[in-house]
Amino acid sequence: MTINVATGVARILKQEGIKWVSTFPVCHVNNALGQEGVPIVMMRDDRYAVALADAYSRINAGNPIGVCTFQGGVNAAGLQVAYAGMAQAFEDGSPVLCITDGVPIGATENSQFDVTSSLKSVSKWYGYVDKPERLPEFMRRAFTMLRSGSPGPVVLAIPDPNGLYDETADPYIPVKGWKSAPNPEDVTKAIELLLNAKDPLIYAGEGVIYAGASAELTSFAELANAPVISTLKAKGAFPENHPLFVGVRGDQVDHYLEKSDLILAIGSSLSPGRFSHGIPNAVNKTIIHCTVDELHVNKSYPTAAALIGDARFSLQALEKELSDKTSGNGRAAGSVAAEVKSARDSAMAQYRDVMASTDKPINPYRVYAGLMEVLDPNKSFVTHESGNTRDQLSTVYETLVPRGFLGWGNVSSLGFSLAATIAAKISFPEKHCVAVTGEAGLGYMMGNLEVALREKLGITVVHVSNGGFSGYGPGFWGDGHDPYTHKVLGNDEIDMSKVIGALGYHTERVTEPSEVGPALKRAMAANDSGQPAYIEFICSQYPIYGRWVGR
Ligand SMILES: Cc1ncc(C[n+]2csc(CCOP(=O)(O)OP(=O)(O)O)c2C)c(N)n1
Ligand SMILES: [Mg+2]
Repeated sequence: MTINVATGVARILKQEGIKWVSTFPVCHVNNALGQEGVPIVMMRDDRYAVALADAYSRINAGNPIGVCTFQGGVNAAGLQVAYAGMAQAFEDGSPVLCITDGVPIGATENSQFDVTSSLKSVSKWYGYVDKPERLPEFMRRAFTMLRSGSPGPVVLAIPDPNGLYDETADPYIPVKGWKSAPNPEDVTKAIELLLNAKDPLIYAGEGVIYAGASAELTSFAELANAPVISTLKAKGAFPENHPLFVGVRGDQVDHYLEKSDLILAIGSSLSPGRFSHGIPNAVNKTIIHCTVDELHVNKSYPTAAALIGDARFSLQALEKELSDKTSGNGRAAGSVAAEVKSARDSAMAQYRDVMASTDKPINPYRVYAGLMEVLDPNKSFVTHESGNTRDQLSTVYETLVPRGFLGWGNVSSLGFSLAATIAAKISFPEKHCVAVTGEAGLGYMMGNLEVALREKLGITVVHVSNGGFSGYGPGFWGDGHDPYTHKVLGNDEIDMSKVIGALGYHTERVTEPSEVGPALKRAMAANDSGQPAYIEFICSQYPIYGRWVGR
């Protein structure tokens, strides 16, 4: 049967299990999506159209894939704004499918902005559908890239949505995606090194979550009897109440990174200098790097052994080899767990104190303690913003299941948390989903707050309202810059709970520490009836949190 390209895109997306597409107007495939019964989630700007689909892919580890559309072609206004979202997805390795209008044949060179080179610079693969009948080929390749190898965004540019082709000539078959296991010789070598090490440390990255390998990570860590740290993006990959869990950041993490003589990294790119740890004294340590992407091996640090492959297959192979070499006993238990506990207890003491603080303005850690009290860690989703909320929550928020907390941002672009929380609520309607933000993140969110209201998504935005961009307060840049670098109208001048309340959110402004928990409970009750909530906690600026080592 002869159909047009836009209809073909919609039908193939349905075959690939795509249930909805996020958008900001207008991309020329959108009408066909409607006609073919693929619902659209309308965002309020193009960056958020990308961010929602990006977050959906992250939260579901690419199963299903998030898909978005935005305006492109010669009038690429949408694309120019969406670019920020794509750059973020590319930076963080998120397998999101972006569909945009391609520059039509005959119209190239009509714009200053170079659509092709811009899209290539922020994608794992860019496909330009230059002939209608090639659509199935391009869609097959797109889903192959999205479901295999190192995750990253894929873009399809459609220059001629009305072009016709015969749907039956090259019938579309959904793409499975392929994974590979590491070379057995490399596994043997890695276990040899591990058995010779005195103080090995497991460094878990987000690849563990994409591979669905949390159970394998736990059983391997137990057999290896090795402490585990998680990256920001992998927070929750390893259960944080486990006796071998050290942390994401904090003095105890510094201690283990310093002390270890062997680091076994799994599912991480090991790229220091962003929101991650470097490896101190790396030349004096043995580094085993298990990654799906050879691009990262021997990148920042000399790699003693590399396992190239899927994190789950790698962990299974490592566990089997370790078990074989130790007659099933693993590494001797010694006092590893007791040492982890004492390192954690002493590093966390200062935070446990402020989590119970009765100070006014409220200490932000009191708000995080309230979240941990009110939310069921198995039935909730929490994410941070750029700024103190990232640094503080990743230091103290206890996460028990993958994506019970979404850590994001190799570079963290403000405003992503609202998109992430909406994506989480769409993914898990039964969970309580919370974004924790400062005033900067909130500024980015404002237009998109309407989306949760319209879609009746009961999410909560928790605002740690501290009157400014506190990370950039006095002293950050040296003398002489205050107030110009960080002050905005404070909570004594604008009552955001009134502003957002007028939109239709359940809102509260909380000044009493004792009201933190009760206010959060009322927000969750509103969420349960489908009403989004915004709670403004009047907080102090308290820029204290675990550092990143060796940056
Ligand atoms: C898109 C973008 N631009 C700039 C930055 C740099 N940046 C990081 S945090 C921050 C301000 C955070 O202030 P606020 O939201 O009030 O949080 P606080 O640290 O006060 O809790 C800025 C400007 C960024 N992360 N993302
Ligand atoms: Mg602030």
